[in-house]
Amino acid sequence: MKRLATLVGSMLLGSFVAACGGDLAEATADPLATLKQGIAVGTIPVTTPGQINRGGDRYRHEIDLVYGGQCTFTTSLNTLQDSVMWLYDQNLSLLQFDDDSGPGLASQIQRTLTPGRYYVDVGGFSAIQTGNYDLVVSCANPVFFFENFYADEDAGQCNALAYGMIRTGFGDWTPPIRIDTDGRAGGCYQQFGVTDPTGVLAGLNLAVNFYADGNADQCNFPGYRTIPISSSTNVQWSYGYRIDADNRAGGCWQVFYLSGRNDIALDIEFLPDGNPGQCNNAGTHTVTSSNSVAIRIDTDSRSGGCTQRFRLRYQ
Ligand SMILES: [Ca+2]
Ligand SMILES: [Ca+2]
Ligand SMILES: [Ca+2]
Repeated sequence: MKRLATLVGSMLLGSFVAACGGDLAEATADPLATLKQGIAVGTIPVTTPGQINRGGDRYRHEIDLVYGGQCTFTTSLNTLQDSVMWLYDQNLSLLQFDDDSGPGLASQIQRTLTPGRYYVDVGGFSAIQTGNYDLVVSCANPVFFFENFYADEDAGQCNALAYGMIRTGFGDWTPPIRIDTDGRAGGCYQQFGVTDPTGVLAGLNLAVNFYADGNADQCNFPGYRTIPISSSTNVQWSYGYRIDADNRAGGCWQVFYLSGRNDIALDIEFLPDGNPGQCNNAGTHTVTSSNSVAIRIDTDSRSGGCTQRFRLRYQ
């Protein structure tokens, strides 16, 4: 009641209350400020208690995901009867809200997250509910597929969709890039990498070969290269090649290889958005230990270009 009375007073009296520093601070202080708790989550699920002492409060859990991955946040209700949950990034931007996706009236958020700091707020569903609960956090498959795609001159040739460094979780498609090189100045660089800090992909090898079948100046830095699989959360890039296909004779081949694991696949989607003659062997293909995939980029002044995206997954 004291808190409520002071809060109402501050709303009614405005500047008068502002002069009475102590009371105002007590009434309006963010209750979250005193309810933080640092939790580091790697590969082992972490259970941590939480408590809602006053109706309407939220309990904030400060969580550092060491590797990230496919993460699950679940409340295990005890005397708190019905929870709600908010997940925020390190800048306190809301990523996701949930009420009842967990067992019964418990909350659950499942999301692929990169390593770093997050905040999970838990509150009662109604403003009068109080009680305690446990928050369970677990992450699996902390694997990320990286692509770097960028122009060295006219960026309209490497345009419109994803650009620059792209990072996508295991099992998810990368956002598509769009290859539209032609007689405009410059071309597009492309590189790949995978991070696998806990050895989910142990034994896997990925590679790509890049070469011309006509005028070789359209396909710079050709040759076979491995796609590094880093054992930390820091990406290591494959040696970049440069796509500069245009009206000169021929195009550029990309051949993707996978070996060492029969349970892992790399999907490649390669589609025209204009004249399809520019994107040979278009479609959705799957690279496995028994199947390499070859596509041919022959973009030029014909209309449109080719979109491309990737997905690394269990098969
Ligand atoms: Ca060009
Ligand atoms: Ca050509
Ligand atoms: Ca074109």
